[in-house]
Amino acid sequence: MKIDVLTLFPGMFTGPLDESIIKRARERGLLNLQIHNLRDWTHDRHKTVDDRPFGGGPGMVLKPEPLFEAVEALAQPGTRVIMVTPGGRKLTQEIGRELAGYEHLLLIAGSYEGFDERVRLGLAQDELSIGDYVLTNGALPVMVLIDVVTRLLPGVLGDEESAKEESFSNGLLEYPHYTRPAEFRGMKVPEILLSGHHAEIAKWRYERALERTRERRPDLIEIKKRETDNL
Ligand code: 21W
Repeated sequence: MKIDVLTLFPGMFTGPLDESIIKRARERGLLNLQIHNLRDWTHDRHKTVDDRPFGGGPGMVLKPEPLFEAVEALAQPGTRVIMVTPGGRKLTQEIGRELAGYEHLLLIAGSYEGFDERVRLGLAQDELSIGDYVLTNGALPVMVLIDVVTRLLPGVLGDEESAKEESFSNGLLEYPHYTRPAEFRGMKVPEILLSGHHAEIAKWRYERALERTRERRPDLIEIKKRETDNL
């Protein structure tokens, strides 16, 4: 998959995307990631990307011209153009799976200034948020999106990790995990996990997952019920 990113803060992207699983995916050619500075598509001496809002009011607004020029230079037929904004639809694992099916994503990160509405109307095919809290700009949301999508690309996770992913995508939170030592600072590993009774262990884990989900994320159980009803 190819991912192009448009941002005013390209420096924020060095580091997080050069480690661990994403680094390996890039090295193996499974992900071709390129970060572009929006200022490269300005033509004035000051590389102006924003201007004062029509109608007045505080702050500045990102001008449409550099964004249109950049997208027209980077997009090809079949490219999915996505803006990240606080007002977008909320990113979910399901949206991640959908996006992992595209050959080319063009991700546009804004700043606190917000976009001229014509960028939304003329360029964006989708608008995504990563949750209900306020960040200073769209760079972290774009990195979150890249992380979510990359680990879903074929071949990025090892066989073992992919299989694990499937068994955990049962819509519940994870059951509690333990490793050695069997007792640590007075806290004992549940006896059942040391018993070797695999069917009993599977049942215990399912019950703990269900219990934990009921306590912490009852909304996930409602979602699961609705999905089951639709079958
Ligand atoms: C914060 C952008 C506030 C715009 C007048 C002119 C992308 C984000 C972002 C940001 C505003 C996401 C204004 C969860 C987020 C993002 C920066 C509002 C203020 N008024 N998901 N400008 N949270 N955030 N505009 O913050 O770009 S996805």
